[in-house]
Order: sequence, then C-alpha cells, then structure tokens
Amino acid sequence: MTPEQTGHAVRRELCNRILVVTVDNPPVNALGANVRRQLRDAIQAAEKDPDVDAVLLVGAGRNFIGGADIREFGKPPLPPSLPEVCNTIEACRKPVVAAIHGAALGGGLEVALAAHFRIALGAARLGLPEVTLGLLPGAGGTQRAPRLVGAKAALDLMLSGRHVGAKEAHALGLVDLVGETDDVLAEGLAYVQALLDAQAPVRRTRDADGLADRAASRAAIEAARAESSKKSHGLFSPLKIVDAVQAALELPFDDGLRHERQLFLQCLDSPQRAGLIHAFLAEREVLKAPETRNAKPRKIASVGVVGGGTMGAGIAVAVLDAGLPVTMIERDDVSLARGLAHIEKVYDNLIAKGRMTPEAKAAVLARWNGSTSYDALGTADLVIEAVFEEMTVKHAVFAKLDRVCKPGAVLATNTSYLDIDAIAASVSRPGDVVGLHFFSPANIMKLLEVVVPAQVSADVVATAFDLAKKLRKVPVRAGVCDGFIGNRVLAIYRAAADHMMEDGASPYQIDRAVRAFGFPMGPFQVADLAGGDIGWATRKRRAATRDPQQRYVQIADRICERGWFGQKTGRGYYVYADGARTGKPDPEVESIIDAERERAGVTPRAFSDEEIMRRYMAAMINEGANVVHQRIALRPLDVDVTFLYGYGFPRHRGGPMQYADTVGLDKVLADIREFAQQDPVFWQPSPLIVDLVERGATLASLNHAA
Ligand code: 3H9
Repeated sequence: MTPEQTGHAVRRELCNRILVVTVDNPPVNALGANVRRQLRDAIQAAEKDPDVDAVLLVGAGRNFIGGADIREFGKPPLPPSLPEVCNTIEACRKPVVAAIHGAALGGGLEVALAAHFRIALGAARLGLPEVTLGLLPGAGGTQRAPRLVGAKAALDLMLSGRHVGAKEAHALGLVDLVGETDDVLAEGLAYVQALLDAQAPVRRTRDADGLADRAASRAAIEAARAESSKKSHGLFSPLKIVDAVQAALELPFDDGLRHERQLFLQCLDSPQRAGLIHAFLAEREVLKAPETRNAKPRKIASVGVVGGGTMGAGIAVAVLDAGLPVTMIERDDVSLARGLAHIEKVYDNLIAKGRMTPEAKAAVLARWNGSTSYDALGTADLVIEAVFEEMTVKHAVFAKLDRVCKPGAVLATNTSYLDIDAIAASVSRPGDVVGLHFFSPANIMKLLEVVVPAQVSADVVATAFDLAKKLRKVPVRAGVCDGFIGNRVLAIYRAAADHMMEDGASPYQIDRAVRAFGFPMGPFQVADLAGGDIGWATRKRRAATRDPQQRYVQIADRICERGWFGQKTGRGYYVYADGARTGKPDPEVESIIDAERERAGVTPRAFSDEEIMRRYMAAMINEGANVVHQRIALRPLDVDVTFLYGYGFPRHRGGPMQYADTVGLDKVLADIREFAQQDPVFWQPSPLIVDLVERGATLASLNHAA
C-alpha cells in the first residue's frame, strides 16, 4: 500500500491499483463540508489517475457513514453539496464500490447508493432515517433507492426510518453481497478485485429498473400517501417523501433529482426539522451531566427495590429487563405476593401477545427474590425506595437502609415531590443518597429524573446515569425542589388549564386544543388516567400552607368528592362506559363546572383554541425558564428532554424551550404580561425570560453554556 494523505477527513491509499478512500471523521464519519470536498476530490483524482483501476469507499472506526452532518443544517450551505458529491461518484467511469460496516445511514447510505456496487458486513446497519429528523433523503436517495429496490420497499425504508441489517439489505437488493468476516477492508478489496477480474462494467443505480412495473409502483405510492396522511400526525416530511418517489416514477432521473432538492429544501426550512434535530442532539447532550465527566460509576450487579406497589413493581421489571437481579422488600407476605403478582402481570401480558415465552418469563423471574426483612438488602449495590409519598414513611425506610446496606451501596428514592436533601440528611451516609424519579408505568416510560441532592458524591450521580443506560432510560439531571423539573412545571400549566376551565373553556375543548397541538392527550385526560385521588390527597395536605392570594380552582375537588377518580372508577372529567379506555364528555361535569363558576363569581367567556394554547404554553415555558434560572435544570435542553420523554410533548416541536425560541421569546413575554393584567400573582414573568428578551438572546443560547 502507498499511503497518500489528503488531510484529516478522507484518506486515500493505493492498494494494488485499487484506491481505498476512507472517510475518517469521528465520531460517526458525518458528511461535513470537509468530508464532502475531499470525497469529491478523491473520486476526481481516481478518475484521472492511470494507476487506479477502481475505488473502494470505506469508513474508519465503527461506522461506514452516519449521514449528513446534522449540525450544519440551518446554517449557510457550504459547497460542494452532498447531491453533487453523490453525482460525481455515480458518474465515475471506473468502478466505485462501497464496503459497509456499522452504520450507513441517511446521506451515508446515499453515498453507497451512488457507488456502483455495494458489499455489507454482517453487523452493518443501513437505513434512510431522515424522516425522524423532519427531512427526506436529499442526496438522491428518493430517486436511487426506488430504482434499486422498488417503490414499495424504498417507501417503507424512508417512511419508517428503520435500520436494516446486512441480510435484509441483501434480500431487498440494497447491497450486492454480504461479507463473511468482520474485516471490512479485506472483504471490500476482495470484492473489488473479483469485479475487476470479471471485468464487470460500471453499473449505475440511476439506470436500475426497480420502477419498471409502473402499475405496482403507482399503487405503492398511493398506498403510502394514504397511510402517511392518516398516520403522520401533522408531520411535514412524510408526504414530501411520497411526492419525491412519485417524481422518481414520473420524471427522468435528473429532473427527479431537481425535484427532490426542492422538496428537501422545504423540509430543511421547516421548524419541524429544527425541532426534531434539536431533540436528537438534546437527548445525547443530557447524558453529559457534570458529575459524569470525571467520576467513575460504582459497580451495580444487584438491585434492591423497597415497595411492591405499581411503581415498585414497574421499577423491578425495568431492572429485571436489564438483566440484573432484584430483591424486593415488602412489609408482609401478602404485600410481597401482590408485588410479585404485579410483576408477573407484565410478563403474562407479553406472553398473551406472543412477545415472550413462558420459559423466558421463568428465566427472568429466577432473578427476582422477595423478602419481608430489610436484611435481605445487605449485599445489594443499589436500593431504590418506592414506598408511600410521606416523609415520615421515607425516613423510616432510609433509617433501615442505613442500618442494613453495605458501605458504598447507593441509596435511591423514587419520590416525586419530597425534599431529598432532608432524606439524605437523615442517614449517616448522605453522600450515597440520590433521587431516581421514574415515571409510570416505570418499565415503559423512558424518562428518569436523576435528582441530585446537595451532599451527593459525584460517583453516585455517575452511577445513576450508568444505571439509566443499562435500563435504556433517558436520564435528565434535576436539582431538588418541589416536583423537580417535570412535575413542578406540570403543576403550573395544569393550573393554567384549570383557570381557563373556570373562566369558560370546557375541559373537552382544552383537551382537544392540546391534542391538536400534538400531545397524545390533554391535561384532563391525563388526570383521569393517573387517577384524581392522588392529587386530591396532596391538595388537602397542602391546603393549610397554600398562599391565600393564589387562585385556587375547586372543580377537581368537587369531582373527587363524588368518588369520581377517573378511568379506574369509570368516571372523572369523562365518563368511561363499561371499562372503556376512551372517555365521553359528561354533562354532569359541565353542570359541576357551571356551579363552580357561579360560586367563584366568574362570568364565563369563550376561548379560542389558539388562546388556550397560548396560555397553556406560556405557563409551561415560564415555569420551565424558572427551573433553568434556579439551576434545577442545567440547561433549557434538559427541560425539553424531560417533556419529550415524560410528558408526551410533540417531538417535532423539540420541547417547550425550543418551542419558545421558535415562537419568539419576546412574544411569549408579551403574552405573559398581557395575562398578568388579570392575574398578576399567577403570571409573573420568569427573570430569565425578561433578561434574555432584553439581551435579544434565545433560550438555545444557554444550551452549551453549562
Ligand atoms: C441526512 O443524511 C440528510 C441527507 O439525506 C441529505 C443531505 C443533503 N451529524 O448517537 P451517538 C453525533 S440527515 C452530526 O451517541 P452511537 C452525536 O450527536 C442524517 N453529528 O453514537 C454524538 O455527538 P456527541 C441522517 C452526529 O454510536 C456522537 O455523534 N442520519 C450525527 O450510539 C455520537 O452519536 C441519521 O439520522 C450526524 N449525522 O450511534 C443518523 N450522528 O458525542 C443519526 C451522530 O457530541 N445518527 N452524531 O454527543 C445515529 O443514528 C447514531 O448517531 C449512529 C451512531 C447510529 C450513527
């Protein structure tokens, strides 16, 4: 081999008349401007070089190419564009072969599709996931993929964004060969040599005949259009993908490419693209809490869970699913049996759906162990307490944990509201105490708030993040306060919804408006699902300390007084006939609301859906900003990830903080000031928003400051 360096991003080496072009741009070989330029130059050089018979494209490190550099989107474009680079590759008169290992995604797969032949190794992952980022494959993917694998398969790949393995890619016709070893260079070189020996002519994807059956292609396009209109929930790019494939069928290749470019630019300009890419980057950024940078996580080989209620059992399932053993503690045998029954129910449901075998269930449950004695926790590396939300109960549990747990064990509480600093202060080892706030159902919901009390050691926080990874949760670091990030903000926008309900909007209109914005459920549906009794108990507990100046809407109390706690009692804000999970509006609830308006001396007025959302979002944004201002959340993006993963916030809007920037913080502030004219106690602008607006800055500007 004769090495010939061409800078950092793309290396060229000549190997027996084959030019090996290696994309080397860690961490995922994204196609930034440097890579694009050097890739184009390498192909052009190969074309001219009489010593080169063929080109082999490979990726350095763990992947082929992870796609276009998504951090460049939204900034001024830098030449050459990726479509140009792909066209240069395809136009090359010498055979170009892509050898794929690891990820070949988005623009990465489009580079491979522009090559003349493709080989993939067993562990390769190929896909066109642009739709998950609000985009479409914009470097010829919408034109080449259908020509190569047919409209139906290409549309499935592009609309689902799913990754396929080498075998499936081969069966689809996306690659020509599956390598037998995991040596991408050796496999690639052998394949190129075989092609050269056979004098295989250059074979361009643009000339492939995957769309030859025009009737079948048209049917696939129409089916995809109908399906996307139904299922894409206001997303912009799916229908553009279908349009682009239609262009592939109807237009000559070069015109199709031009059409694809126009559609791609429309997607690029859409706020959905900005929201979805923000979400992608933010969910990786949350992993970088300060404590995780320097501290090493403690080893977690066994976990204890105190409490076998809904939450404790859900947590136990999450831990069991991660392959760890669990010891569950309950106060007596009956409660322990109930805890185990909760766990078994989860697995029995999976068996009923054919997603688990009874043998697999038995193997999982073999790792479960129950006891009514805390002594059974003596060897646990980490214990998660999930008992009743009452400080005296928590103190009693932690006193026992302090007594039985081995030195160095992490002591975690799953409290949703209580003061974890006080819990930590009650034991002899406050440095080992951390909050792990799971969301219900704990084995399903992705969010895990890692609540960091003042005295906790950095390695305990690092351990919590490490555990989250094992449990496949998305951890967000939160400071100690009433409700941490999520529930604290929830309390405020829920209050805003209550105010609107008392002022004249029906709960059904509010839920509808919130769903139309993109949430899967409105706040009153959520209340019915969660059960009204828990919130009612909390409100009663807090009644004595409530600020009398604060507006307090009593409608929820009137509903709870009737024993209507939502879905589980068949009635809440909605009626659930015969155990139905979708409720119907209840005229009796509307009468209760009318009576409450009268009692409170409110003359009801009409609300537009637009005003409902302005108020709902202003309340959420304002409290989100307070949470950042008080350092409960490290950055605005931590608030965003909390809402994306714990509260059903529509991903294409990026989270409440990203949404605030999209709307314009000045507009949000103007709304808050307008609403404050009626209720200055509730609507106090967050000092952070006031400051950012004065400086003409965005919330996003704080995302990289922490
Ligand atoms: C596209 O291609 C458009 C074209 O059709 C048209 C263009 C005209 N760019 O996920 P990880 C960063 S759209 C920039 O933890 P893993 C990521 O932020 C693109 N950066 O690694 C993180 O940074 P940091 C279509 C990227 O091993 C680091 O890399 N492609 C990109 O678990 C590690 O990421 C996709 O949608 C990128 N494209 O998984 C694929 N990708 O270390 C998106 C990642 O600072 N990428 N980063 O936090 C992935 O799915 C995964 O990253 C991958 C590796 C499977 C590749």
